[in-house]
Amino acid sequence: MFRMPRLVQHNGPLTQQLQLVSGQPGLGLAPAALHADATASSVCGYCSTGCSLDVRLRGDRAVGVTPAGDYPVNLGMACPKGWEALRVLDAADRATTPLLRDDAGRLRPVSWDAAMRAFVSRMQGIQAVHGPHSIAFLSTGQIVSEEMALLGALAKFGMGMLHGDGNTRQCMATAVVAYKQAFGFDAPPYTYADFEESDVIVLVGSNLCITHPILWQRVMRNPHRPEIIVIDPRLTETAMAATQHVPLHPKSDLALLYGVARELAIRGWIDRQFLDAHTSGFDEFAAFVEEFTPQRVAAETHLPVDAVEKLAAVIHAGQRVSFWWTMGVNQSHQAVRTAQAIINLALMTGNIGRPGTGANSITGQCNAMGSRLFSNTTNLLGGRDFADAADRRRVADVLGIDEAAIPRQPSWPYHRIIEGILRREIRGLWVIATNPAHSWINQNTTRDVLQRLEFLVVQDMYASTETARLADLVLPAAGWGEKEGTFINSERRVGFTAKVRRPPGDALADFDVFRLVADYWGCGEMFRRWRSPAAAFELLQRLSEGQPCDITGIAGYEMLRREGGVQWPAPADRPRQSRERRLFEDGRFYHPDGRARFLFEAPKPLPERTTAAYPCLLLTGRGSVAQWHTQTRTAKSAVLRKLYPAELYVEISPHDAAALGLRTGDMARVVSQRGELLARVFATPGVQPGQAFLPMHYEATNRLTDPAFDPYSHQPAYKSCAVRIERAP
Ligand SMILES: Nc1nc2c(c(=O)[nH]1)N[C@H]1C(S)=C(S)[C@@H](COP(=O)(O)OP(=O)(O)OC[C@H]3O[C@@H](n4cnc5c(=O)[nH]c(N)nc54)[C@H](O)[C@@H]3O)O[C@H]1N2
Ligand SMILES: Nc1nc2c(c(=O)[nH]1)N[C@H]1C(S)=C(S)[C@@H](COP(=O)(O)OP(=O)(O)OC[C@H]3O[C@@H](n4cnc5c(=O)[nH]c(N)nc54)[C@H](O)[C@@H]3O)O[C@H]1N2
Ligand code: SF4
Ligand SMILES: [Mo]
Repeated sequence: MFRMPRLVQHNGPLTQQLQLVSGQPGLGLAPAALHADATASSVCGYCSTGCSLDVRLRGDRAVGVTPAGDYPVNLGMACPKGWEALRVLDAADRATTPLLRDDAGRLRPVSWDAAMRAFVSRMQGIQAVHGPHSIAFLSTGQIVSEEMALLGALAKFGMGMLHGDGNTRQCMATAVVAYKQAFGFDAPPYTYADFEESDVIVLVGSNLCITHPILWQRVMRNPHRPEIIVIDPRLTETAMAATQHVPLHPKSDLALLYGVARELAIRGWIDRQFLDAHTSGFDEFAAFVEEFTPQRVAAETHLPVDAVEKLAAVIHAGQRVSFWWTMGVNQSHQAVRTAQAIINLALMTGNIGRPGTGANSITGQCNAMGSRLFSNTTNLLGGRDFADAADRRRVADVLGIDEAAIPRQPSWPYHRIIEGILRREIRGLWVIATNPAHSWINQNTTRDVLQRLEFLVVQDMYASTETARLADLVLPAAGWGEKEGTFINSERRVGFTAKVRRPPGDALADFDVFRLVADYWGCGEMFRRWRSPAAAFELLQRLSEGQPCDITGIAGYEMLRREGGVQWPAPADRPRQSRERRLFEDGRFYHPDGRARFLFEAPKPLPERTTAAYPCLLLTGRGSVAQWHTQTRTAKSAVLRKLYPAELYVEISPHDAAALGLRTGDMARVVSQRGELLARVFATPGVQPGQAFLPMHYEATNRLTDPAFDPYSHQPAYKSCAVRIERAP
């Protein structure tokens, strides 16, 4: 199967050959950089808000960052991570050359040629013995859409893989399934202006102030003195800033939301006209929620009996009510139905398709939305369906490939891939821009599982990540600012991210790594249309044609730069009316009958309940505005490091602290059935008695978490497990 790749037949150093791959002259900087003291606008590479940053260039050096003043998303603002975006790129642990594990078990620098030969011979060797599906990939919501799509196409159409999933499974899978089932397509309906236009804003399981601080700034610009309701077991930064905090018992959201629906239905606080014209299943839903009396809801949520009535009254009083949710919903054992319980409230009150309304999932990573449409994992490229012959034909046609190369089924989800490694069904794994040895649920088995692989390839900016340290081969990747392409933000805005500096050493843009792999694999010809990120963007546009996410109307990167990004849908045949757009203004949803569906199910008990031995419910999540996930990037900024505690800390209530004889600053042992860790105690009334909170940014946190999953989205339920806390010896 292996044949001599086209590239290495060229003369001259590899970097010169790679210019041919990327199609960019001289692997150089954007044209703007050629002029002294120019500025390049670039969408930030951390969160899904999608702020645009102006990068100041002196000669060919990027010297500073300021938030773009005229970009419709951030309006001149950025959070500390954005301000420090350049500073993390020069860290000493950047991967600057491929590293291959030698016979003595040490990672040694090798050339790209040696790295690619090892990659191909090991992966093809595994496939030759165990079949094409014995290798898989895990990718990310943090590379540009052009790269995601090339990876997905290469792995599945070129390399014969069937299984490949992304860290978006940990993050957005729930919203994807909830929307698809309810609306007929994965379509968050809002535009950020809705934050400013609502008179009631309901945030469920979202700590917007630290996780999407610029979106919180949009809330602060709202001139309607909005009622801001935060539904979260913890008194978070966001809950403190809200007008009402609803501190429900963890994972009792479903009962609460059904109780509110019942109250609205009983009082007739519904939009009958909208329900009749645009939805189906409301009457069944109304009958189903009848049993969620205020008494039952109070028992399950540990809230006062009048909580339901108060919430319903505020929602009814609002003219423009928007509902927003994030990981407090998506990461639970009944996540999809909880998200749909939120969607149901918006539908029954007619709060959708108008300014300031919506059932709005806020995304996490800078390009989680891109991965939902273009990663070729759960969906076929362009939000299409692997099982649909017409979709397969369309994709084959756009890419100029044989339709038979396209699998007819989607990938296994992430946890099934991990299980597949354990069962020896998967023996080779390619990990791109994610750090599962820190972020995946239940680390004790995860690391063990990763070590069982015959060949683990990690493609990352840093050679020091927990996962890279386990790798057999590390491929050094360029990061944000070192390559170009597009991200899609939370409000469906396609934005451009620019190349403003050279990657260090021999690190390459993921796009170029994928092209190189294709050539060495022997399938380079199949990807001839993917000449450059810009050419790939044109393919993505054609793949989106006729889909709800149609972006054929975008006139290239230049238009994205000029217009401050463009939200989908942006079809070529319909001229754009305005800079902001929301979905469902005509009340038509994407199901064939045009109607949105009510979906519901009885609440189930927690997968892991507290016991006498493990009496405390552990929640996990984001700890501060300055920390990003597994900290590979943000820990490299001296400024950001000043903004959060260096050591892992556990938040518990002052009541529990006193009962355990612990004070803030003491060392505690936190133990679950799966593992234990040491953490500094932080006693805070923000956490309820019987509960604890650990930030996810420290390596140890996921030693404790319980591998339970939503049955429809297969998203991990990171936000509850039973633990015991005790004084550390
Ligand atoms: N600074 C910073 N910002 C980030 C990130 C980061 O790492 N750092 N990551 C980005 C990404 S990828 C994501 S996905 C988002 C996540 O953004 P968020 O979802 O806002 O962040 P989390 O802290 O994970 O979870 C939100 C809240 O859910 C609450 N919660 C836990 N259990 C329940 C429950 O049963 N019911 C309810 N109603 N709430 C519950 C937690 O107490 C927590 O306050 O943030 C993005 N932004
Ligand atoms: N306990 C607990 N665990 C959680 C969560 C939780 O709330 N609680 N949240 C979950 C959620 S929502 C998420 S999104 C995940 C995030 O989990 P991960 O994806 O594992 O976390 P990151 O640290 O963002 O990892 C991204 C990796 O990509 C690398 N990288 C960045 N840019 C590039 C690039 O351009 N190219 C390449 N090749 N590499 C790049 C970074 O150096 C880093 O190693 O964590 C999940 N884990
Ligand atoms: S809010 Fe998000 S997109 Fe904006 S600067 Fe901060 S991390 Fe970047
Ligand atoms: Mo996420």
